Amino acid sequence: MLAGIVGKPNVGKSTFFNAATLLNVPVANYPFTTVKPNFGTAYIRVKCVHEEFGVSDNPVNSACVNGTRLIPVRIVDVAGLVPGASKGRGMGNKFLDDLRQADVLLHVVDASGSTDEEGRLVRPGSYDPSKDVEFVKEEVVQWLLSIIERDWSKMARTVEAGSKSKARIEDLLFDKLSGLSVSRKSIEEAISRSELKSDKPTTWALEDLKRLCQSILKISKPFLIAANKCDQPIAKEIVSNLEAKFSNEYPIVPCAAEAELVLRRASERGLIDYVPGDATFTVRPGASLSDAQKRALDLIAKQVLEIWKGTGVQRALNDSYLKLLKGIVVYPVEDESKLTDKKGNILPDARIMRQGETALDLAFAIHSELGGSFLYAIDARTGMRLGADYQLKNNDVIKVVSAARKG
Ligand SMILES: Nc1nc2c(ncn2[C@@H]2O[C@H](COP(=O)(O)OP(=O)(O)OP(=O)(O)O)[C@@H](O)[C@H]2O)c(=O)[nH]1
Ligand SMILES: [Mg+2]
Repeated sequence: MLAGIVGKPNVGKSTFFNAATLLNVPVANYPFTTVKPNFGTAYIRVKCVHEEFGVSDNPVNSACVNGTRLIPVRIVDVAGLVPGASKGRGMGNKFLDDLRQADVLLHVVDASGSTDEEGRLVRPGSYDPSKDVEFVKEEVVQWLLSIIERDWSKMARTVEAGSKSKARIEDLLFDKLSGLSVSRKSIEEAISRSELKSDKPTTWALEDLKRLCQSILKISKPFLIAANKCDQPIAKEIVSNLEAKFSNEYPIVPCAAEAELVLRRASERGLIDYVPGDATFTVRPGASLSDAQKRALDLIAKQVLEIWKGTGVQRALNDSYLKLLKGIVVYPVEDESKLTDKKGNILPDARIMRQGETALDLAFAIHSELGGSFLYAIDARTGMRLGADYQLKNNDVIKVVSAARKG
């Protein structure tokens, strides 16, 4: 699974990415600072199961801080997009192609209203970011439409040509969208939601195709709005406006990406105790803070944490993976009684899987070889054997037994 960060230039996409991954990539207050996509690892925050099992753990693929598990997920930061991008304006379609693999889109908007539609700085509050919510979605729809429209009439005619080819429009669309992280099932669902006759695609008008694209996106690449720069006082009013207009359609999470970055850096340097997603931080005893550092931390406490109960960056990530993508957490182990891997690490790994995925999917996610030689799985809580089609549950601790590894 991959989360893509989208938005017009200069709204704080790279700052959000840096905060989420704590990597350093160029950030500046002018448009199009980012040109090439940056891929990185962000983390999902959940309550770890080690307390429930009464053990202390040795995480390997993840981290555990005082009972909070931080589980790695992939995230990509791309170039900013401007109105008309799908027709080649600004950086054009390039950024959209960088989002092909994304399963969820984190749309960062400037909730301080201080950047115009092209990302140029303007007086705070003078630009309404609702316009960005609309145009960014429209650009992504147009991009998908431009892919589907290519050879559309030929494709539609093939379906209706008769019995020999037996081509289904669902299959042809699936082939066309291969590499875009869109499943066959979501295409079928989108066609049915759009109330289109799948045996008569030649009758679908351009408007129908557009509705179909909207449905495919809603199912396969849902949006979350990260209302950034909410450390600015004006953001309160703008966030309320965004909520009034769009909360039925999208989750909206107020964010202060820059504040999150400061907190993570201070925590990395051992100056404060702060776990991403916390609503507070504490200065470590004996930490020597400069006056400027003290002022910056005070400001974050007053203008961000007290008002918004967190910087929102972690919440945006969690909501994307756990709510929009219906992610669940599964802990694979090699020894189900000791909860260890081969080396004896307790509860070493935690993975985000999707609701509806099975024990076999988990085996494949760990390693294709493990999937290929899957025999059965074991639930560490009950000791029960689980078949290939067992549906994973949140917080399952599971051993996969395969022909390759048996004995
Ligand atoms: N006040 C405030 N400013 C922020 C915040 N996040 C980012 N900024 C500022 O916004 C400007 C743009 O940040 P970037 O992260 O480079 O924005 P971007 O969306 O990646 O921009 P492009 O790569 O040009 O599309 C910089 O001056 C940041 O310091 C925030 O949470 N609050
Ligand atoms: Mg950038």
